[in-house]
Amino acid sequence: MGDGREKEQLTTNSSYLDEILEKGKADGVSTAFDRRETIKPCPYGDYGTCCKHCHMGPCRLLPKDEGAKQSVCGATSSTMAARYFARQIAAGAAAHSDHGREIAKTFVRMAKGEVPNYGIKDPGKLRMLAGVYGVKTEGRADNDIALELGTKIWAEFGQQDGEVIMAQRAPKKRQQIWRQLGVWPRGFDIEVVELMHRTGMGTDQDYRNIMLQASRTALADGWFGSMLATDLQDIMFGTPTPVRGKANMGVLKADEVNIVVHGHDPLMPEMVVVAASDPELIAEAKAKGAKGINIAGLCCSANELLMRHGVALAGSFAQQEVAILTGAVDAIVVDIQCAMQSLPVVASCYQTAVITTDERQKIPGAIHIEFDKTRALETAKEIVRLGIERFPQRGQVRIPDESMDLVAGFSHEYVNYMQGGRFRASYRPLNDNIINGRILGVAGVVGCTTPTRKSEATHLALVEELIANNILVLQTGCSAGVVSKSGLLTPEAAGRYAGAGLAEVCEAVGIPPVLHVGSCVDNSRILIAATAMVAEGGLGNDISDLPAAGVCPDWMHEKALCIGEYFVASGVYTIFGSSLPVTGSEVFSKFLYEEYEQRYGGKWAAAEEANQQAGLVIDHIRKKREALGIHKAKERVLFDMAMRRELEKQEKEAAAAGV
Ligand code: NFS
Repeated sequence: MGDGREKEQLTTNSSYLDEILEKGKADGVSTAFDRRETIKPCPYGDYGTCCKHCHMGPCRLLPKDEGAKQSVCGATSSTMAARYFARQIAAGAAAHSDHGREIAKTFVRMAKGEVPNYGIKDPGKLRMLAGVYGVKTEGRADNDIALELGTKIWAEFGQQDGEVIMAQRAPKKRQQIWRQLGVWPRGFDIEVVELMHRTGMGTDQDYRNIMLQASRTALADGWFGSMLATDLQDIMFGTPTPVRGKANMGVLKADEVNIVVHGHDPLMPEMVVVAASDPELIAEAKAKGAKGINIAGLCCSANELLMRHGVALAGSFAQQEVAILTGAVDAIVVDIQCAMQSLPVVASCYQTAVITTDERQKIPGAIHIEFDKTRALETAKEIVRLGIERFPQRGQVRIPDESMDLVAGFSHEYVNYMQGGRFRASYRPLNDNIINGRILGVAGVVGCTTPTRKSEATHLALVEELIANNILVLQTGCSAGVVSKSGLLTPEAAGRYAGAGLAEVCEAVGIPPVLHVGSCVDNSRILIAATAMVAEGGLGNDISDLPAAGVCPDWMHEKALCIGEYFVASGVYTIFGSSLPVTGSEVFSKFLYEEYEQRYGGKWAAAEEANQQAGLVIDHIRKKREALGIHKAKERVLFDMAMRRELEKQEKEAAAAGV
């Protein structure tokens, strides 16, 4: 590994972190970076063999206890680990799909005309999805179609029996596997409820059986809740196409009111963007001494706005407090998920207003402005006004210099379009370039950042290694946020950092070697892209046949485990950074890391270091290429950067020698 990269030049450009954290300390503020030093994690978090599901315990088993000891009720280590793992999947699915539920609800209300600030921006996608759900489109108005489609989707949340329709988009062979195993989701809510029931004391005690329901729950998220969130958001706010943007803390502006949106569901942030360009509000900001209103994002809200509008990405999960420490954030407005409870405490040392907007997520010390969708723009203006009012109260400001250009917006629809234009849109060129070996394979790299020095470095080092080895990388979530700060999300990066084959393809199409495909619910875009590659032909009949893998280099949220499980149950070999919380049971670990492959064609893996993760991806992709019989072509066409450099060196030496 390691061909053709200029390692020393690639960084996430976060060297300001120590200085800003020092500033925070001087201001009397502690952050997650400090708290992480003082909190000693309980080892059972990793073991997964601590059970608190009844009041006879908590029962705790060490790894060495497996086979020798059981809990009070007789549960074995493998049962305990499976229950714990499954419940985290249930919680992760609930989070993403409750986001999807709000989107579906608003979509129906939009169709009924009850939320006037929302409308249909992509009627083409509306008609595509209507086709999936068997909703007639001919001669019908958009709103009429949307109402029938939204109502059908809405009903599937509570559906008790049958099969959710959305999952019919998976490859036929995958559908058969799900039917045979009985893991095709019936609805959404029932799967979470049943999983919670089955993992309680005295119910399901067979780890293999528990995990079938865990898969069904995760699939209900990946192929329903998250997928509908992505699709309905695209219909309402536009399907992303490439857009230029900027990332890193330097996107905050010293002379403008900075409003930072943070969370997941784009219903509120979309309106904040509209409100920020309102001439009346801009005039109010100017009256307070600011030059304008700057919107920036954190976490998945950032990804949503970046993908559709090119709004700047200030940082990922681990940077939320750091943003406030700059002293330049006038309001930080959150909706749901991934907001630290410390935000109002940190903000109390600065002028920053912390605003919660969703009844499901209140934070003590924050200002709550309920986001009323019937008067969405008006509520968004109220939020922006609060930021404007705080601007004159700023103290010392320290905005790091760093910001990086990037190109985002690679929806499945655009990837399809870019490979052949409107009339010949297809995945054929991608498949061909994989078959001829220019591209070795594809990797989805997703996941969170955590408040450690290593977190960002791991995401970046992995992606760097993959593209150097001619693996096209698709990114979502905070992982995309981190890597975007390095410059790898620019078309120019292809020539500098990608292997020769991948660089050639990227240069021909004009794309970066790392494609930003969106937020974490947009992992569904990766599922659809994988399905499109299967449908295009030449790379097998199922997702599990593709020379492709998934990696979550670092993670912290239960949502990540749910994503991992639906990737695996969709046939993807999926590697998680650090460890999975199953180390207390070798039996259960072996089940996920080995036996799962017979069940799904995909399986779990865990590896701490970026080079280990990359090695696993490359080995897996090579194995799949061999199975497809396309491994020989690679040797013929691959002409990587190291070889290219060697050639250049030889040419220079020859020239110098006057040859
Ligand atoms: Ni995903 Fe997005 Fe980020 Fe992790 Fe949190 S914001 S939903 S959970 S931390 S990637």
